[in-house]
Amino acid sequence: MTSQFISPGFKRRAREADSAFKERIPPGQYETKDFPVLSAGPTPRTPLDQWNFSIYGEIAEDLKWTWDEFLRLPRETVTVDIHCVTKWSKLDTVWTGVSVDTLLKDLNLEAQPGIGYLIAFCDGGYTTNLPLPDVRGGKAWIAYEYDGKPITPEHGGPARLLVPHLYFWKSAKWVRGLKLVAQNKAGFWESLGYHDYGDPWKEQRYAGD
Ligand SMILES: Nc1nc2c(c(=O)[nH]1)N[C@H]1C(S)=C(S)[C@@H](COP(=O)(O)O)O[C@H]1N2
Ligand SMILES: [Mo]
Repeated sequence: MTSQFISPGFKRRAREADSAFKERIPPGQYETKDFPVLSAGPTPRTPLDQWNFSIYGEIAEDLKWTWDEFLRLPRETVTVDIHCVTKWSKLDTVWTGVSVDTLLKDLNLEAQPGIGYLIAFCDGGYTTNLPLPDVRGGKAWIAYEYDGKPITPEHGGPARLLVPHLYFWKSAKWVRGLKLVAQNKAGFWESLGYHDYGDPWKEQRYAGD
C-alpha cells in the first residue's frame, strides 16, 4: 500500500498515537520490553510460612499479617509504567497485590498528623524512604503477582512494594514492613547519593537534581 491510499485522518491518528506513547516515557529514559533485574545484594528466599508483613513505628497501634492473612485482603490488579533510574522504562506492567490504602485503613492516621514519612524494610536489609502521601490515595501497592503469576524471587517475590510514580528503586523488593515515622530518614540508595524523592518526570536521579 502506497501512501496515496492512506487517508490524512489515518496519518493524523497514527501520529497522535505515537506522540501519546512518547509522552509516557519520562525525560532521559528509553523503553525496554525486557524486565531487567537490579538488586544490590543476593536474592533472599524467605519461606512463606515464615513470611509476615508489619506496619509499625511511631503509631498508636501496630499491624501484622501472615502470608495467608495477606492473601485474604482485598486485592487489586493495576497496569502501570515503571521507570528505573538506570534509564529503562517499561510500559503497561501488570501487578496484583494489596493497596497500601487497604493496609493503613484501620490506623486512624488522621488523628496522628505528625506521621509524615515511612521507611520500607526488606529481607536482606534494603530500605527506602517515602513521604506518607506518596503511598496513599491509590498510588502504591504491596504486590505479589506480576503478569498474573507469583512475582519471581529476582523481581522481589514473594512481595514487593510498588510505587510506580517514583523511580523504581523506591519499589522495595522482598518488602516485609512499613515503618511510619515523623522524621524523614534516608534509605539505602538515598544515603548513597540518590535523590530523596525520585520523581522521574523531574529527573530527580541524584541528590541536588
Ligand atoms: N530489596 C531491594 N529492593 C530493591 C532493590 C534492591 O537492591 N533491594 N533495587 C531497587 C532498584 S534500584 C530497582 S531499579 C528495582 C529493580 O526491580 P527489578 O529487579 O524487579 O527490575 O528494585 C528496587 N528495589
Ligand atoms: Mo534502579
